[in-house]
Amino acid sequence: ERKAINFDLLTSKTIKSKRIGLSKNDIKDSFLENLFFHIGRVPKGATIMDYYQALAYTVRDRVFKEFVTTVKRISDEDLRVVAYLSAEYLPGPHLANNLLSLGITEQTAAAMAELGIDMEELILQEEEPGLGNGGLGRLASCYLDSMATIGIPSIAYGIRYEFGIFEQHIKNGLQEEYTDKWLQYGNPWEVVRSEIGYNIMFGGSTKHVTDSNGNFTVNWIPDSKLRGTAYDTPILGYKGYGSILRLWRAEAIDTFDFSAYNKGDYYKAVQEKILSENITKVLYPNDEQETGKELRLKQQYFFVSCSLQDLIRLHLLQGRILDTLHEKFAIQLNDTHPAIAVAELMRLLVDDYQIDWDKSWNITQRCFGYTNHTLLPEALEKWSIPLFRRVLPRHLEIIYEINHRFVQELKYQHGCSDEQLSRMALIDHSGEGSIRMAHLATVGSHKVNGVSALHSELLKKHVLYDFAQLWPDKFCNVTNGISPRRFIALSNPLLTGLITETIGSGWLTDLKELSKLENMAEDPTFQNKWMAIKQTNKASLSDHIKLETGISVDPSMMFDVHVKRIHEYKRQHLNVLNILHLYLQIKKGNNKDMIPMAFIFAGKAAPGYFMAKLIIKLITAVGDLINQDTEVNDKLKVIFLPDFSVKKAQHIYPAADLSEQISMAGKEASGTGNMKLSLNGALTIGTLDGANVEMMEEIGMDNFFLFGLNAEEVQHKKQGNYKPGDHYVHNLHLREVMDFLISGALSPENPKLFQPIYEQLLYDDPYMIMADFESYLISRAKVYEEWGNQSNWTKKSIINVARMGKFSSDRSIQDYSSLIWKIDSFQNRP
Ligand code: GL4
Repeated sequence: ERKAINFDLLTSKTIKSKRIGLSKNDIKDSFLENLFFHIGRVPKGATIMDYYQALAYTVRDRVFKEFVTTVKRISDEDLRVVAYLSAEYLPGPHLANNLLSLGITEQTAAAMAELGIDMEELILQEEEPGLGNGGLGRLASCYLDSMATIGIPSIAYGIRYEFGIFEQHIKNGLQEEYTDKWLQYGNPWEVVRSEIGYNIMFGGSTKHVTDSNGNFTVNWIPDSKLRGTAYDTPILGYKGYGSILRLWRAEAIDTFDFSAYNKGDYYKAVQEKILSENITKVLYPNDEQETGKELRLKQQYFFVSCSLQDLIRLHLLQGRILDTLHEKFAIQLNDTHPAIAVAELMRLLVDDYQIDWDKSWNITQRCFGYTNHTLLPEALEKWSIPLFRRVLPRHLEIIYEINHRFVQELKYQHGCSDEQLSRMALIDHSGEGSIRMAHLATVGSHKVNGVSALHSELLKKHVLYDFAQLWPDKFCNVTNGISPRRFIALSNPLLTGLITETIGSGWLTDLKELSKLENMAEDPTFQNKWMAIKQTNKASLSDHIKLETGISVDPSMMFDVHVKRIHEYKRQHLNVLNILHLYLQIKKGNNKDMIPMAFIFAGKAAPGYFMAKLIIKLITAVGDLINQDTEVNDKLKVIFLPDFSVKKAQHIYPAADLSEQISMAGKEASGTGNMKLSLNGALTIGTLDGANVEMMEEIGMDNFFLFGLNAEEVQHKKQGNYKPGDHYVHNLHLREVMDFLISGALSPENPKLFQPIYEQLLYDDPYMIMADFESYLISRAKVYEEWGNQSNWTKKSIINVARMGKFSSDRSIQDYSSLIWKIDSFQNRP
């Protein structure tokens, strides 16, 4: 029996000023204390990294105070909690964000200044955790920020990859991948919870046994076991509540296999440890592309099992019984990466806790919600049955059982045809057979959502058509959103200052308040301030570009920004075709009223994705040609900024004039970069794809440059006999750029270099670049016209920002809470 410590001690006088006080002097004292006693340095010997770490610990203490206060409240009031399961997170650097959330940026900078330290320099020391590929991982982090801000009791689970997304270097215009080193100087933001760990089993076989009382049980006899240990990063909402990011790291259960050691085979003894730790070594660097690798399946199962075992422990700790698990937790599956959770929860309930199947299934379905993030066929996860059997033999049996019961229900309760059955089954029998993870997630959840209005409709119309027919009420939409704290308050302090000075600071937690800016859109004084800020942000990015690439960009050029993963469906090459068109026009002397433009690209390509890597080479080759040519380089610049990350993104978005959102309609589930750029005052040129549709609805046709086929027209064209070559024949401009592509001018050392792009566009064109080219050019002509009137452009820029209220991740989280989780925020509680 332990006596509980009085929680009020946390706010006692000594602790308060020493560890959690927010005044300049408190912060200074804590910083020095951390520097001496935590880092073990005297100021003379301290490096800039030591200073950064001492400050990080200083801030972390204060974040922890909020976190433990929230946890206490959840526990005291026995609140319902969201468990967010995601294989990816991209939190971005923590320090500046936590300072903002605590509201102590100014006094901390002052405290550091008194010590002769430039806080900005410390902020730059931080290596961000690149634990995701792109939009999906960043969305998870925005949601965590919003849950903590609004006060939705939450815990986010994931994988502590030792190596996150690779570092991208550009050499001779080509992408090269280097290992990420985010942990090389340690990670002051996390706390290892060595006592919170779970055993995870793999492989082997199962034994079905009936005991003397006639009770039936299944034993899984694995052939390997390892342990997952929790690493916690506290997350603080903006002037709000605490949450936690709990990441699992794989470790060997026993550090040494002593029998091998005793025989003198030391290396064999260590081998098991190494193999176990491999599971969380590295993030798979593919966005929207399945690999089918055994290690990937193990990663998914590993983190899901750790997380579910943890939820069960937390639930039982509250003195509850498992029958009520779904009352305590809403578990959200971020895409199918954690979908194995459906089978794992069934295994835990049925095998480990001996709850009968029907009751377990009821609990399972009521716990889970599933968010689909892609319609791309190649990204819909499937696991081959032989592989699955090898890794998770017991789960295969459970999935067969779920499938069997589901098929029976379809047949006998719903009278489904054999064709429907084979379309809907969890098992695809073609070839060696495979498990359709999206079907498992859909059947095992009580709600399924897409991430934009269009995407949710297409999901019901195509990928999950039969399921939507069967259970129309199961399907809903939650349009993505972004954190206004990170993507404007932190990244664009000047614009944030102007907005707050004009309409007050309420907009940071209620983004709809931005609409108050509409009144100012035509005010010349306000417009001038707005333009001046954009100019400053552009000059700053221009300095950064010079530093990173050696290329000078005049900040008075229009900054045309295309930053996101490199993928054919996102059509960076459509943008390039236009750049070549402009180049050829200048070369012909048709450049009298041409607007000087800087085209800025950034984004990583999956290391094994040939076409995406070739597109990077194409961008850099076009850049090499243009940036050095004095006949064109005062009118055009083409920049590829290497190693796109959250940190880089924060620098780029505030400097953009034009945002390229030009995916083929029907392919981009939502997009979130579109929202980040618009919130920073860029105008969008885009297709009717993903959340662009809703953005245009909000912003208005007049303030948005629309072009291209819509999703229905794309579908229709694909079903007809689309001939991309016809566009080549009929459009002179297109013909010129296509011919130029293979003329050798872009790659004298290898004239055939871009032939694969040329041929694909001309003969196949799966992403309808040829079909949309003309419309793109027409829309761009409007861009140039509008840019010609700077006051008018600025007005539109202000209107764009004023109408972005809907796209706050706070709104998305409110939608999840009311439609799916049925959880009240702290704010709405008495
Ligand atoms: C993605 C979508 O491609 C992207 O449109 C969406 O915004 C994001 C978050 O919902 O999810 N799906 C996958 S897979 N990666 C993504 O970025």
